[in-house]
Amino acid sequence: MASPCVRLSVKRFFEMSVAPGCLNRAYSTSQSFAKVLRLPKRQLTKLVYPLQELELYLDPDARPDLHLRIFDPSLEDIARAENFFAATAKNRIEYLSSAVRLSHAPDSSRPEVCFIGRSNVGKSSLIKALFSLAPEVEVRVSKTPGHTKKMNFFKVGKYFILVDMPGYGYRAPEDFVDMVETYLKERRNLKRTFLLVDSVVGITEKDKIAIEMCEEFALPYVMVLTKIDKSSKGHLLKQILQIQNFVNTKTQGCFPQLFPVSALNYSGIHLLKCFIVNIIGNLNDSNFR
Ligand SMILES: Nc1nc2c(ncn2[C@@H]2O[C@H](COP(=O)(O)OP(=O)(O)OP(=O)(O)O)[C@@H](O)[C@H]2O)c(=O)[nH]1
Ligand SMILES: [Mg+2]
Repeated sequence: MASPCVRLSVKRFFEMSVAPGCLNRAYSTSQSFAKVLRLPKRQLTKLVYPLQELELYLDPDARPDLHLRIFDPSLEDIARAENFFAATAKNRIEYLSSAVRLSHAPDSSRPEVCFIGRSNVGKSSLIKALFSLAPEVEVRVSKTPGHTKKMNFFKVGKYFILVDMPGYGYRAPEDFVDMVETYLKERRNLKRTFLLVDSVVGITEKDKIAIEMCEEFALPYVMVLTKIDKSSKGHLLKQILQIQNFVNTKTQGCFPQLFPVSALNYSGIHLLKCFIVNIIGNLNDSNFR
C-alpha cells in the first residue's frame, strides 16, 4: 500500500488546476514533453497513445467490442506524471542498491514496482527509457541475454522505487528462482509487477510459467509489450489481439489493458509513466474508463 503521505502528495500534484488550452503555462511541463505536445496529431497519437493509433487499423465493426483501452488519461495528466520522472534537485532519481536476495533489498516503506520478463526482453531498456529525464542514472543494457544478474533498486524522488529484475530463460542467474520468487511473494511494499513480453515473439512457454506464478501469488500485474518498433503494424496488431484474448480468458490478476512500448523511439513510454504514477497514488479514477 502507498503510504497516505505519498498518496496525498501525488494527489495534490494531479489536482493542480490547468486551464483548458493552457497546458504549457499552467505548470512547468518538462521541455521534452512540451516538444511532444507540438507534434502533428498523428505523430503525437503514435508516440503517446500507441493503442489508439493501432485501433485505426482495425475493422471499424470490431472496435466497439474490443475495449483495448481502459486507462485513458488526458495529455494534461500525462504531462503532470512526466514531472515525477524528471530529475531535479528536489526530485532526485537515483540508483539505490542491488540485491541477490530479499534480505539484501533496501529497507523501504515506499511503494515499489518491479519489471520481470525473459532475458533480453527489454526490462533494463524500458527502465532507461522511463529515466530519460534523469540521464545521469546508469541503467545497464546489453544485447547479450542474462545481463542483469541482480535485483537493481532505483529511487524515484520521494515517491516510489523501481526494480529492474534479472530475466528468466536463457542465461538466467543460477539463483533466479530463489531470488525473484521470494521477492515477488514476500516484498511487502510491492505495488505492481510489470511483466514484459516481446511483441515480436508473443507469449512463450517461459512467459506462461511467469504468468502462472503471478496468478498463484495473487499479484496484481500488468503486461507490457516491448520492442514495438520492430514489427509491422499488421504483425503487431495480430499479436496484440492474441495476447489481449489470452489476458481476457486465461488470467485473473492481469490488468485488462496491454501497454505496448518501444524503448527505441519512446512510443508508449509517457503513457506507462502516467499509469505508474496513478498506481502509486491510487487515485484519479477518472483516467480509467
Ligand atoms: N529495437 C528495439 N530494441 C530493444 C528495445 N528494448 C530493448 N531492446 C534491445 O534488446 C536488447 C536487450 O535489452 P535489455 O534491456 O538489456 O534486456 P533485459 O530484459 O534487461 O535483459 P536481461 O538483463 O539479460 O534479462 C538490447 O540489445 C536492447 O538494445 C526496443 O524497444 N526496441
Ligand atoms: Mg537487464
